[in-house]
Amino acid sequence: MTIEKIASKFNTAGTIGEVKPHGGGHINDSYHLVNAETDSPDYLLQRINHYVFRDVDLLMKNIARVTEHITTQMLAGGVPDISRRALAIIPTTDGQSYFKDPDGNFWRVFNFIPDHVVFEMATDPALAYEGARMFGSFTSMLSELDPAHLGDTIPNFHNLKWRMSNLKKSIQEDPADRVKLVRDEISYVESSAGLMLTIHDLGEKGSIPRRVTHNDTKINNVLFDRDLKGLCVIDLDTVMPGYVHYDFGDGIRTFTNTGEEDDEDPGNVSMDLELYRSFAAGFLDSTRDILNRTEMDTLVYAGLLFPFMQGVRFLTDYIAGDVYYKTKHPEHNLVRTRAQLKLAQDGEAKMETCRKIIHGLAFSDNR
Ligand code: GN1
Ligand code: MG
Repeated sequence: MTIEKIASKFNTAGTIGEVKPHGGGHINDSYHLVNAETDSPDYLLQRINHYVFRDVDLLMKNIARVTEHITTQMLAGGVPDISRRALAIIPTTDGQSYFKDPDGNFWRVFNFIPDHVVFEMATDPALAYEGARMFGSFTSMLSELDPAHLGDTIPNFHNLKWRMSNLKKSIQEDPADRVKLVRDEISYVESSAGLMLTIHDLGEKGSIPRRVTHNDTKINNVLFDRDLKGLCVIDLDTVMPGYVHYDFGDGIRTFTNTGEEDDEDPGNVSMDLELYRSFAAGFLDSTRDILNRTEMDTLVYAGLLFPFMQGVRFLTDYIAGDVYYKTKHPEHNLVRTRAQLKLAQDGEAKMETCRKIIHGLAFSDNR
C-alpha cells in the first residue's frame, strides 16, 4: 500500500497534497502529511514499530488516555492554542485509533504542530530550562492520572536489573563475536552497576511513588516555537507507569551532554554543570509542588543512571549484532556506547556537585 493510500484511511480534513519523511526517531517511521488546502491542517502519519511495541492496542489506549487527560487539563486551565500544545489522535474513517494494513504494519495519525523547532543538543541554558519545564509540566499534568490505568508498552523498559541481565545474556551468546572488542566497556559497566541500581532499589522498597512518566525525555522530544518557548511534548509511546527519576534522568542525559549522543570523539562528551543547573531548575520549578522529599533527595542518581543504562542498551545491541536500534554504520552502536558511558563516568565524577545543585534548587528559594 502506498503512503497516500494509507493516509486516506484516516479521518483528515481537506486534501493531502504531499507526503514528506519527517524526524529522526530510532524506532518508528514518521511522515508529514501536507494539506493542499490552506484552511485545513497538516498531519503526522507514523508507522508504529510493532517489533518494539508488541501490543499496539494497549499502546494506543495509553496514548488516548494521556492525550485526553492533558487536553482536559489545558481546557480547564484556559490554555490558548491547544492544537499546538497538545497531541490528539486523529481516528481512522471507521473510528479506530490506528490502522493495520494488509502487510501487518500499524499506522496512526496525529495533528501536526505547525511552525515548530527541534533541537538535538541544548547549547543554551535558557533552552535547557524551558525544555525541562515542559517535561516537568507534563509529569505534573499527569500527576492525578492513576498509573494503574496505563499498561506497560515495553515491560521493564527502565529496569536496570533487567537491562543488565540482557547484557549478560548477549555476552554469553556473543553471536557477532564482538565481546573481545568491548572488554573495557564491560568492566566499567560491571564496576558501576551497584551505584546505578540505587533507584531500582528505592523502587523495590516502595520509597518512591509510581507515577505516569514519559520515559523518553530527550531534548528532541520537545517542540519549541520560534521564540524558543516550549510548545508541546511529543513521542508518547513510552508513557507508562514509572518513577519521576526516569524523566529527570533522561533529560539530564540529553540536555547536559556537551557532545552528541553518538559522538565519534568521547573527548567531546561531558556533563555541563551550567546546563545541569538550568535543566534541574526548569524541572523542579514545574514539579516541586508534587514531588516528595525522598524523590527530590534522590534525583541526583537519575542523572548517572540514564547515560549508564543507555550505554548498557547500546552495548547489548552492539554485542547482539545490531538488532534493535537503527544504525548508520557497523560500529554505530559501539560509538554510541562509548559516548554514553563517558557521560556516565563524568556524571559519577561530578555527583557531589550535582547533589548540591539539586538540593539548593529543591529546598530553598536561593535560586
Ligand atoms: C529510542 O526512537 P527514539 O529515538 O524516540 C529509544 C529510547 C532511547 C533512544 C536513544 C522505544 O528512542 O529509549 O533512549 O532511542 N526508544 C525505545 O536515543 O527504545
Ligand atoms: Mg522515543
